[in-house]
Amino acid sequence: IVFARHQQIKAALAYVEQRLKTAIGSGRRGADWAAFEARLHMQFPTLCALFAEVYGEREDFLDQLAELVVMAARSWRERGPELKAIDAAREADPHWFQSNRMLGGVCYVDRYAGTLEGVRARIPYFRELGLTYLHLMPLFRCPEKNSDGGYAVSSYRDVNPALGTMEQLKALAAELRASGISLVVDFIFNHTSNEHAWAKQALAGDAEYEKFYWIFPDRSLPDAYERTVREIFPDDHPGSFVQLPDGRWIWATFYHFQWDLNYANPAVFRAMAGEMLFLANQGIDFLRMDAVAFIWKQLGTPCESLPQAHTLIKAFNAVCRLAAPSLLFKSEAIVHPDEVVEYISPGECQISYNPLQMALTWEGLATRDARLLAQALERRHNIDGDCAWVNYVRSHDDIGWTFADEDAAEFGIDGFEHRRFLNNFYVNRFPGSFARGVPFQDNPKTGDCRICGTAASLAGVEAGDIGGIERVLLAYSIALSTGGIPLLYLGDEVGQLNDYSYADDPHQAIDSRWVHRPHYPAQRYAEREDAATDAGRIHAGFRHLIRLRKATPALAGGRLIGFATHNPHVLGYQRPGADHTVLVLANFADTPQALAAGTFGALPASARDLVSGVDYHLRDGVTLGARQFVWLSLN
Ligand code: OTU
Repeated sequence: IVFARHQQIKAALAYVEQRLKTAIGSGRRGADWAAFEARLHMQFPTLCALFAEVYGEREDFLDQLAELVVMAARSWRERGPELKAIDAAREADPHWFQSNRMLGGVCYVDRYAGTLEGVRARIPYFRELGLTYLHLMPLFRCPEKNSDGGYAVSSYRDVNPALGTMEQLKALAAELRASGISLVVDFIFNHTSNEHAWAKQALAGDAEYEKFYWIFPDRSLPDAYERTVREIFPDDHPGSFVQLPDGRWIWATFYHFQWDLNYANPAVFRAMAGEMLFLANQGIDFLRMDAVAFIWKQLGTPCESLPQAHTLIKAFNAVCRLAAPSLLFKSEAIVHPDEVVEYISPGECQISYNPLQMALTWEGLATRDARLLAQALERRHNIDGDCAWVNYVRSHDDIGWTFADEDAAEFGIDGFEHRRFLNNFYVNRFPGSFARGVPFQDNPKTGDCRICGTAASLAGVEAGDIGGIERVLLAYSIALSTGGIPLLYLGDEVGQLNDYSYADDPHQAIDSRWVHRPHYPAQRYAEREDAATDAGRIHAGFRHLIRLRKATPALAGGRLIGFATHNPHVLGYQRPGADHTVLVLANFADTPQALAAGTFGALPASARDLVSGVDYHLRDGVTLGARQFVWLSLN
């Protein structure tokens, strides 16, 4: 069988090469055509096998594959020499993003800087902060009013005219690169907006484009699918389908104006691969793969994280290795932790949001109990050494409590009840809560709910709680030290608060995520050097921690070893480096906590805390102040 498969792949390659020859004549191949041919020979078996897994039963399979490769070849021909130089450099240093110097930031172009030009003007600040990675929230053409913050894309090849042009984006990518900053944008490939040209043609009855989406003449199949599919945005519409003006039903997992693409159709895969390579050639370094879990549907299943979803992402990855080798993927799967890791591998997504660490950091702050987080770090943190977590505290989205019920049960915690407590706590419906958040997609049918709010508002700064600032820093200290790429939601570093004005805007009022998407907090940035202000204190804390991270090689890479503190309020973990280990201890309680001398039995007699500069005599045990954390350097 192996032999037969090998022969088949060889024959397929010969067929594809023949098609390449007719499509791109020898006169039009460009200087580094040989490099493409070499890549094709390397990558073809992988690409062919993946493509066959999804589309292999089709009669036109080889033609579809050939079309895909021809498109990749054209894209390679158009790829600029500076980008090809980066391709080569990163292939020679595949762990470049594992450096302890890595620091990510994310912001909305319009809200944070007005336009792409405005983003350019903020590069000096990004450098001051130490960013090496900048995620600009969706900036493509989208419907004017209904755009889900840009996640409803009307054209992947046009920048939203209010923000700038594609030429400006390309220039910005180059300028950021010159400042040592990689550019990250979203690849919103599960759905398009209803104003995308494909959608308009589908609506107009064009048979070719109708097949780009999931359109049904009546409710029979939608009803059948909905028996096993969960509701994502129930505040917008129940279920996963919306009715078109002509009476038909279309799949819309998220908002009614975001129509799911039908990847059972290989033309959809090819079209989106084309958009992906177009973006790659603008100088994008990472694509944030939006809503990865939803891209494959099958009747009778939850239609989330199905095997074909992984195959498709791997196939997109293989296309990159062929025609844009330095482009990497970041997975956005905010799902059960067992499913989150399934997207992470060099052949699928090289980096991934770490939603579990994020959610459990907030869980620990609410309960003042760090055991669930400690368990998650010990059990679920270590991933493939060629991949990295993106560790964040807040994002533009809601917080969902995506911990594993099985893990919680080990501490006698009931998952459903615990989520209910956390939701109540963070929307200030629990006595004594320091948090000022708001609910998101409260679903009375299922009891599901998520919460929104900025880091500072959730941590107690808005409420004037005495521990608020320290909680913001505690949460970020974890993101900065567990291993992976720390990601700063820009504005958090000056303690930006909730903005409730969204409730007055008819297009935002239904979506409480806008509460934590404020405009550039100019006042707080102006105060950032003033230690008498909240902004100044928070910013000084961030600057200090960022500097420390960048100076501490043990914080590079991702490997983490647990550390039992024998005190439920105190989180512990070790980051092993080549010549020293950093032992992190973090007190989630609002009271001082002591760790007995025996806890440190096998360690050196003394260790310096990198955060405070204080030497600790471990033989005496360690006492941490309320919400204090230490990064102990063990030699
Ligand atoms: C993503 O989030 C984006 O981050 C959101 O801003 C978009 O609205 C959405 O996709 C549609 O493009 O449900 O509440 O992992 O958690 O993909 C946010 C599943 C979301 C979801 C995630 C989605």
